[in-house]
Amino acid sequence: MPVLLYDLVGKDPLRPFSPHCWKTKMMFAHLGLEFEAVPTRFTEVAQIEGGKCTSLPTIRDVDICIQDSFEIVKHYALGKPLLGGPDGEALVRFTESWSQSQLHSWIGKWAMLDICNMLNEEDQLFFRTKREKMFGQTLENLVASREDSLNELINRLLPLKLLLRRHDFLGGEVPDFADYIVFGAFQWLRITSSLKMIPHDHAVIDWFKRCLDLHDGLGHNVSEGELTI
Ligand SMILES: N[C@@H](CCC(=O)N[C@@H](CS)C(=O)NCC(=O)O)C(=O)O
Repeated sequence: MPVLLYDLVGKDPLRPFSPHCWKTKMMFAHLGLEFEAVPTRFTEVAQIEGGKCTSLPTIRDVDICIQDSFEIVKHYALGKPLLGGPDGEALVRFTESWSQSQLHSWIGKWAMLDICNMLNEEDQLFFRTKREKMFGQTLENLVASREDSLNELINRLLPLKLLLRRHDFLGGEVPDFADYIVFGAFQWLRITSSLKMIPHDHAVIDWFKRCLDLHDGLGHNVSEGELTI
């Protein structure tokens, strides 16, 4: 029986966009583990798995239920090359911290309104209320001058750009979970907004395309969003 992966979607069940769900799907494909994605909307999260679940991804594998992408990858790949080998977990955790503090924080402002517009009416109300309380302003205000933050994104990409001068992937010559963590962030931006704000000759774009092509082009299953500036 395939592993069930509750996968975050908006109005369109064929456009899953969550960064954490994407990194988990890339991990399953990397390990050759069969999985079935279950499209799940924001307001459905609290109802799955008997109401115990607060975030996605969550997986159900026969009698095991795991919430949180890193806990899921540890269950399937602890000690394997995918997690950087026996002692690699801490360094992959660092990549997660870097990605979330430097990339998610930027994308989570840039694409907030784009994400909201992808949701159905009930989810829009849920999402908007929670995010506007968090940011202390309307989503429209939050993104009003988002172009001003473009240089900041390019600055934040420098460590990745420098690494990519020496290696094809964060894992070295082959991808590992560190690649899938950062891929998840860019895939989130690509689907909800697009990657057109990043210069097409930036090293990160070449690396991202290599990741999109992995595992029979799994990442290509969802097309790029529209840039609305
Ligand atoms: N640390 C968690 C973070 C998961 C997370 O934040 N998931 C978001 C979707 S990308 C979620 O489920 N949010 C539910 C909500 O905002 O109500 C992981 O890596 O799995």
